[in-house]
Amino acid sequence: MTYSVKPKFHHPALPVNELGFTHRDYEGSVSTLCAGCGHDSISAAIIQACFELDLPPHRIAKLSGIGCSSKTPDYFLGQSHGFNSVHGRMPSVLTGANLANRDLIYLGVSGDGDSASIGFGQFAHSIRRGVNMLYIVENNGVYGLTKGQFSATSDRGSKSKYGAVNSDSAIDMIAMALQLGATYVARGFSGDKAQLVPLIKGAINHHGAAFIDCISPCVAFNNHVGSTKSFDYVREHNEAVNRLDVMIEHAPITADYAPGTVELVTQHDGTVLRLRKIASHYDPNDRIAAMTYLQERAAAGEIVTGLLYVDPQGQDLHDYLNTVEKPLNELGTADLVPGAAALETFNDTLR
Ligand SMILES: Cc1ncc(C[n+]2csc(CCOP(=O)(O)OP(=O)(O)O)c2C)c(N)n1
Ligand code: SF4
Ligand SMILES: [Mg+2]
Repeated sequence: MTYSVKPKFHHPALPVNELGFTHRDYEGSVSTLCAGCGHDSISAAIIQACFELDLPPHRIAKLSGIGCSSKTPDYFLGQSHGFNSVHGRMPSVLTGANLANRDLIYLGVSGDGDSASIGFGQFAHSIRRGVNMLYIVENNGVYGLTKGQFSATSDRGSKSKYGAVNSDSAIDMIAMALQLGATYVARGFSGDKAQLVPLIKGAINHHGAAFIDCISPCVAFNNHVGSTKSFDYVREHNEAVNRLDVMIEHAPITADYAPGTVELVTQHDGTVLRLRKIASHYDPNDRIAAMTYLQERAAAGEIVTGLLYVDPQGQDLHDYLNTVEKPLNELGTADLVPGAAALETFNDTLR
């Protein structure tokens, strides 16, 4: 047995959500990751986001590749659909599942090794196709599972635990996601759950390809002085451009904000993203400006976090392909084999 099941009992006064579920109903088995691993904090944030959104667990499908990060779906949403694929192949499996059943909420969980090396092409094509999903990269700058080799997101000049200096330039997954056309792009930090939970909630409610790059320190192999993915380094260089609150219904703003410091973005499904600006000139609706800003701040050694870009009216792969509303896996023989007359009519359209 490679995992431990959590005991079922819980405090009788645990809060319940609108479905009558407690937090425990969104948990999975006991984590086998190293104590203090950033990935466990991301699992906790996913659990909280799904609990707060009142999501029925059976409506969620979580998919992953290979790595410590890709193991995490075992540790949350134990009552949801799950598929642990092979290294770097999560995006194509998720795309296929999404095409077959558009009614589920898709959560792709990956690592920087899984998505920025072997799965780079798969990552790119799932984003550019606009697959309706939340794609999270739990980014620690190393291959944690295989004992700490530099990954493709490791910064040039970053030092390994054993003193080697990384000479390759880093792939910035946010820059890639922006360039590839993701319609919701955010960066979080596993050490800041207050920021991360709303970013996940907003992404789940987004229609189209939502991408979160979550810096998630590896305490075993990349949390030392000289690493640019350590808890200390990220805390010191974290530059949040905004703070997000997700409102399921359009509630009046009660807090007192200075004019121009709050922006409301209504998404496709009616959820409202309330963005409190920290960097006053940062505009999360401007893809080109976001790309420039991120590169400027990265050159200055800063790690920009927050909701970096959103297109609230984004489209998804099903919109582009003009598929039927009914999930394809629910179509019956009558829909799939419409007969010779229907085939003839269709063929006429191609002549
Ligand atoms: C086809 C294939 N190549 C290589 C490996 C070895 N391998 C397992 S996990 C991994 C990298 C994991 O890194 P990352 O995705 O960053 O996850 P982390 O463990 O850091 O969370 C590698 C190279 C593999 N399992 N399969
Ligand atoms: S090796 Fe690193 S990434 Fe893997 S569980 Fe341990 S701390 Fe987390
Ligand atoms: Mg990694």
